Amino acid sequence: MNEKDQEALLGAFEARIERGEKIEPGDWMPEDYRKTLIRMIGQHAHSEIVGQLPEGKWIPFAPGFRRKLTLIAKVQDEAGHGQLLYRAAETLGKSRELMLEELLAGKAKYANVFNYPTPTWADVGVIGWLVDTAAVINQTMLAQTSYGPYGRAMKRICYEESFHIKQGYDSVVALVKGTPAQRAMVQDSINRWWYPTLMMSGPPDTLSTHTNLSMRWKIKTKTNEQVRQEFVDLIVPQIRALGMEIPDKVCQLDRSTGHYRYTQPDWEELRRVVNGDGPCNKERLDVRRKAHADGQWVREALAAHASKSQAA
Ligand code: FAQ
Repeated sequence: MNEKDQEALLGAFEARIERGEKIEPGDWMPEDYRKTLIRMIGQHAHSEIVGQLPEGKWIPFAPGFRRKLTLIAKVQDEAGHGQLLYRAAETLGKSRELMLEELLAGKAKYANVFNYPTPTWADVGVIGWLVDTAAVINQTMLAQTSYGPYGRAMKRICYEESFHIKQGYDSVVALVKGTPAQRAMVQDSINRWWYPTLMMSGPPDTLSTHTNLSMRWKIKTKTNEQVRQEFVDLIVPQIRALGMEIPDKVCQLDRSTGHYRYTQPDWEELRRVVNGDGPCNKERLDVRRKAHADGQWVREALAAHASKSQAA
């Protein structure tokens, strides 16, 4: 195809985006649009899959039958989200097998938060409350994305993630109403999760490499900083309403802007953690590799069944 035809296709594509139309798998799209979406959706899928582990480790120790059932359901939901997202990425031409291979080889990124430890039961509630709130704010924005399959997957996922916030909040409220030791456990957990959760929305706009292009093609409709500010504005009053503190003295409402001020996280820490050097990266990937190896016989059985059905 010559340069003029390429330009005409790009112009028509951008006009569709401008009109708010959704791009579907068979449609023409610029290579960078395809690559950006494969990268983002793939990383998102990995995040859901690895994201099962920090909370999943608490399933055997959940206090009581009701909490255990709810936690099992939440962790299973995250597995389902991962499957839905791998499927959405596959519509862009990259196979699930290749994405998983990259994850297990330590070559793929996934959300920074899942590389931190969960030493107490309060962490399960705080992840559901804080981390899922940050995820839902971002994903509600992504439900408006210009790529049809991703946006539709987001709608379903946000619905379930909103329920996860409720389970996390309910668990935190039970602890906050409990003994001084239980309240202290919640405060300690908030202190540890505050900055990693702020980092979830991505680096500030000055350090973000992909935001400009993603905004131009409405892959993202808000910048990382806009998303983070929405999270801070929503969560700070909730934390304080429970009598808990934000581990940041700067975090006060700025009446002139109507937004809460906050101290920026350590962006060098984000860089290290997402590139493999966080407190639990090795442990998380080891668990995933073992799960993948343990599931080999299932994949083989399915492949044998598929080839038998084809032959019949
Ligand atoms: N963690 O130029 P930008 C969940 C990477 S799901 C890891 O700003 P972009 C459910 C970024 O990929 C949570 N990596 O990039 C759940 C890029 O790397 P690359 C996951 C990060 O794409 C809850 C580089 O840094 N959600 O929580 C992070 O425009 C509870 C430069 O960054 C999604 O994945 C980070 N925090 O914006 C499950 C949503 N931040 O590829 C269990 C979809 C940045 O150049 C329990 N993704 N990076 O090597 C997004 O919205 C975006 O990709 C951002 C980053 C906002 C993460």
